[in-house]
Amino acid sequence: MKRSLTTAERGPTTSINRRRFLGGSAGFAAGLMLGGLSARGLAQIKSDSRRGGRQPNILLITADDLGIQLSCYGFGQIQTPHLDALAAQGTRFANAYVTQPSCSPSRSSIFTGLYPHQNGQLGLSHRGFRMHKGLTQKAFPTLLKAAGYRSGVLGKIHVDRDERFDFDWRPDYKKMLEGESRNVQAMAAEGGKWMREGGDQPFLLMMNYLDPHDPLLPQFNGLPREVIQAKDVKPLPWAGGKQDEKLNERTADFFNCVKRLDEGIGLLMAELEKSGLADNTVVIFLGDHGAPFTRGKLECYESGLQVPFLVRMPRAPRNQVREEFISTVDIVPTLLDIAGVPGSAMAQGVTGRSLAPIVRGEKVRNWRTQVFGEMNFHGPNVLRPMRSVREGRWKLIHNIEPTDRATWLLFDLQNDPYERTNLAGQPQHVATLKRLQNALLSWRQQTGDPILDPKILAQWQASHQKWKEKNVIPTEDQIA
Ligand SMILES: [Ca+2]
Repeated sequence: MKRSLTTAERGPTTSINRRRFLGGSAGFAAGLMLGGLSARGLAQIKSDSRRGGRQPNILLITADDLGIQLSCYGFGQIQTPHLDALAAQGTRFANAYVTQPSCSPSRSSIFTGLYPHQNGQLGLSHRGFRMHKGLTQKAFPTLLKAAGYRSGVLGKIHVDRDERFDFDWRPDYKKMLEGESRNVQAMAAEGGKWMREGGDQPFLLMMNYLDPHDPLLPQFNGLPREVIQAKDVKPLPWAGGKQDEKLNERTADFFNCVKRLDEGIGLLMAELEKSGLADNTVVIFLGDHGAPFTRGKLECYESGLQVPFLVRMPRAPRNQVREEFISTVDIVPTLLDIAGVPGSAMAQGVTGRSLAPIVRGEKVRNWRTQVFGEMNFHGPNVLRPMRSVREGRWKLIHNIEPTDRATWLLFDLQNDPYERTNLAGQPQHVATLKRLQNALLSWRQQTGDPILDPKILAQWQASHQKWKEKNVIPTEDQIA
C-alpha cells in the first residue's frame, strides 16, 4: 500500500525553499540555464541535422557502480572478454571520469553535460533530489529526438523524475528496477528487437544495466555460469574497511556481477550484429562511478571517480588507447556531434567537448589538462561536500566540511596510486598545492558552484541535520 512520504523522505524539493537551497544567489546555476528548448531551437536542430547526411545510430550503455575492474584496463583478477572485444574494436579511454561518485548526480551529468552543482541533481532522485526545472528538456533524449532520432531506454534512469525524459520507448521501469535489468539475456533480446523495428529512422538506445550494483548477486538467471568464490579473490587494492572474509565474499560477488554484465554486453553486441545495423551504429560504454567498496563509491578518490569508457565508431581506428582526461560532461557534446546537431542546443553552462575527433584518431588541440569531480549529497542523510581536481600525476581533494577529515588532500598518483599519503602539509609540495587550489577555485567560479557562498552551504548543512534527526532515511548502504 502506498503511504505518504514524510518531509525527510520527500527531501529537499519540498521541505525548504528550493531556490535558496540550490544556490540561486550564488551565480547562474539556478537562473540562466532553466527552461525547455524553445521552438526556434528545435527547428534549428531539425534543419541542421538534415544537412548532415545519414545519421548513425547510437547505442549508449551504462553499468551501475562499475570502476575500471575490466581486463582491458589491465585488471588481473577477472577476464571480461566481451568488453575487451568492444575496446579492441574502437577506443579505450584510459583516463575517464564521472562528475560525482553517486548514482543520480553522476547520471544527471551524462544526460545534461552539466556538473551536479550546475544542474541541481545534488543527490539521489528517489530521495527527492531533482534537477533545475526544465533541464530534462535540455537533456540528450529531447535534443536527439528533435534531430530525427527515435529513442528508447531499458533499465533505470534515476535522474530527476524518470518520466520527464523524452524517450519514445520505455518498457516497465518498475519491473526493470525489480531485477529485470539484471536479466542480461532479456535486456539483449528486448533491446535487439527494438533496434530492428525502426526502418530507416536512426535510433538512440540507452541500455542501463543494474550490475554490478548492490545487492551483489553471485548468479542471476544462470549467469555467470561459473561462480567465483571468496577463496579465489583478493580485495581490490584500494578498498578500505576491514580486510576480512566478508570483504573477500563481497569482492567475489562483485566480480560475479561484472562477469554477468560482460556476458550481457556480448549478447547485446550479437543482437546489434544480427540487426544488420552495426556498421552504422556508434557504441558507447561506461560505468556511472566507481565500485561500491569503502574508498570507492561516494568518494572523490580515483576509485570513486574513474570509470571505464569505451567507444566504437564506424570507420574509426581500432585498438586505440587514448590518455586524454575525459569527463561525462563530454557525452552530450559528443552525442550532438555524432547526430550532426548544433552545440548551441545544449544547456547553458556545458563545459564539455565532443570526443568524436579523439575516437576518429585525431590529435586534438588544447584539450583539458585538468579534470574535476565533486560530491554533494547521496541520500538526504549523507552530506559530504567535496571538490576534486586531477592534473597529470597530481590529485587534490577539498573537503569543504572536513569533520574528521583533512580539509585538503594532495596525492602523487605516480608514487601513491591508491591515495594513502596526504602531501598537503609538506613544504616541498606547496607550489603544487597552491596551483591545484587555484584551479579548483576557478572551475568552481566558472561553473557557478553554489556552495562558494557560505550561506548556501549552511543551508545544506541545516537541512541535512534536520533530515538526519528524523531518522527515517535508510542508512547509506541500503540506498540504491
Ligand atoms: Ca551507480
